[in-house]
Amino acid sequence: MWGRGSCPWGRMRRLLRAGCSHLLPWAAAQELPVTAAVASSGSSPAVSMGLPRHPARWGSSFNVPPSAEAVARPVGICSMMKLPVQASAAGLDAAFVGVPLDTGTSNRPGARFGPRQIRAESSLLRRFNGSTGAAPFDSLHVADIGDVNVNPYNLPESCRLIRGSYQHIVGSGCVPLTLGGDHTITYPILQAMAERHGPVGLVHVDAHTDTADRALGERIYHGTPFRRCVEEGLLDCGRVIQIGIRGSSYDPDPYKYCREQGFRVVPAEECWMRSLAPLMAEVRQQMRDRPVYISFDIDGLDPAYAPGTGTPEVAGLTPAQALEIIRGCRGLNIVGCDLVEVAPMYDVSGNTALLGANLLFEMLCVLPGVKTM
Ligand SMILES: [Mn+2]
Repeated sequence: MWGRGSCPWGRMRRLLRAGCSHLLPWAAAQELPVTAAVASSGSSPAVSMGLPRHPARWGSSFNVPPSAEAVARPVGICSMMKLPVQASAAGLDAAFVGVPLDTGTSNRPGARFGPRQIRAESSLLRRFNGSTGAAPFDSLHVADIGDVNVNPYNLPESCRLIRGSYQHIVGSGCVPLTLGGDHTITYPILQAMAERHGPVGLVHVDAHTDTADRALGERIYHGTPFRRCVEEGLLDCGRVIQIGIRGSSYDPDPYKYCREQGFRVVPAEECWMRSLAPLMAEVRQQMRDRPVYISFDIDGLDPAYAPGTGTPEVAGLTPAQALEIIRGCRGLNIVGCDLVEVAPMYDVSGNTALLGANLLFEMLCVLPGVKTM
């Protein structure tokens, strides 16, 4: 550690340029080494000594993920992008929220651990999107508002709990970015969305249409959310697109139901070895300026890239195509997003959750009101 008189001013100047100016006078006043000051007064979930002493603003009037130049990546409580954790969505423009539920899965369980692993991998994410120029943390008030306290022993009750939580979130004018959880959760989320916005358009990336009617007599599981949404009038069916659909089927005409509702189904075969930018230009026309929800099932991606999921199907989308889809949603009236079905234990590399974290960041970057540099 540094004694007085050997304080590393070059590093302090770098911190100043990194937007940490409010920390340094405090550090000087406390006669503490910069490292200790940062560790004990930085971004609230990044503190190592308990309660935050300063808001996580880093020279901004917004919440900002701490720079790894100032706070080591493994330091801090594990929130999404190490953002501050808030108890509610009050005052936020957008919020990350976890829904750790997987009792709706039909094959491999484990998506209940998705939110935690996505948060863990998200510590690598940084403040700006250098590819698109998006500066979400200079545009919106964002925080992590924790998880919905779901009941894994009771799926219908969990849906009621999720709906209630999202009624509060959207009721405060906040756009939720959800860390799933299996795809069942999108059904109660869309109930809350439609209460606020009316029937919404849907950009749905998935290997499966998730429009089954029932299994073993049950109407609620991760294969049925969008049929339930249609039945309840939650979707503006002429503005629904499903991308990446594939896999074997029990039905010789597996997309019949979707087509009958007016959905546009884009099978994975139509995406292979192509840019999806032209498709997204059509999607922007289709969605117009009306409310749109993005529901991204990680199994839309090829299991070579995202093996950590419960119902993998071969020959799926690439990560670059996933970015084209999400970046192609820029300009739409996006009212909410989710990233579901990350089941981390089937991927020892962590890549599936890392992809999930990046896709959620990309979704944040295309929300209405996000400025570009
Ligand atoms: Mn799905």
